[in-house]
Amino acid sequence: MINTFKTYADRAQQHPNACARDLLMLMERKKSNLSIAVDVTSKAELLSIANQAGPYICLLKTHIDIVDDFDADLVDQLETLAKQHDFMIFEDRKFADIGNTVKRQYGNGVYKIASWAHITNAHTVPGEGIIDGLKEVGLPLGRGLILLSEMSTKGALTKGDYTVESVAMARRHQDFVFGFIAQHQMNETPDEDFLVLTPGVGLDVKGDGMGQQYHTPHDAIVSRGCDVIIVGRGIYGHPDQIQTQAQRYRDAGWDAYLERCKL
Ligand code: 5BU
Repeated sequence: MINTFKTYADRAQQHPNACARDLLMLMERKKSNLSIAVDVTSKAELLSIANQAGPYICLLKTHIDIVDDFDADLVDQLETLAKQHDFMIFEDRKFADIGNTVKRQYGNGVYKIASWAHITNAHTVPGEGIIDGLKEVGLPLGRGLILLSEMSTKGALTKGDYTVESVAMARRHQDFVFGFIAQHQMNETPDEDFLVLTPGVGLDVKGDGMGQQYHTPHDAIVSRGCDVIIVGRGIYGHPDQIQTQAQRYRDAGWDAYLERCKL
């Protein structure tokens, strides 16, 4: 696997994408490659979990459209927590429309995602125009995009040529696209350094009965060469143990990274 033996700090020094540099430096500074997926439906719960897990994570992943009582103050408070605990915010919006539509979905509407999410993601099914549209809004704000080249679920159609073409699209937009949601590392040459953020990570279960498939942090980081582990129910599914579980996954992810770099 290419580039996986390098440290996050070394990769930050050389990375062509500003958002990736910020994330890699943050990961090194905080000694965390853990992203928490906070898929809860109340503002108070989201903020409480973000506050408790904050010290252990590099990235907070949101599905902002599932929050029943969303308001602009939620975003203000998330931004304050991000500064206080030193994490970035990733809205897992999975844009999937034509360029002209996604740029409005990204910049406008109720959520105004581009104004607060450092990172968002997109399906590549519409072709490259989706990147052009999102880039028009996100790049001037210093935002970064990741593409869905491989989903974590059983029977996902994101495989074979679809994955290969998704990587080719990313290669043509490296000012804005810095990585993938995937289950494996995607680099093909030593010059390439796409980050792989990987969901479907769990220490205690193998699936959820609805298609999700879990790997351990060690498997994701060491065997598959992924860079950031995304953990949802493994952490927020234990509401009385958010800190303990966040620390457990943070340690598992970081130990795996140290093993991979032979540090
Ligand atoms: P879980 O509770 O750890 O299974 O949550 C996983 C999160 O990652 C959840 O927010 C999903 O929407 C998200 N996800 C995923 O599970 N698989 C994918 O391929 C992508 C996102 Br893309």
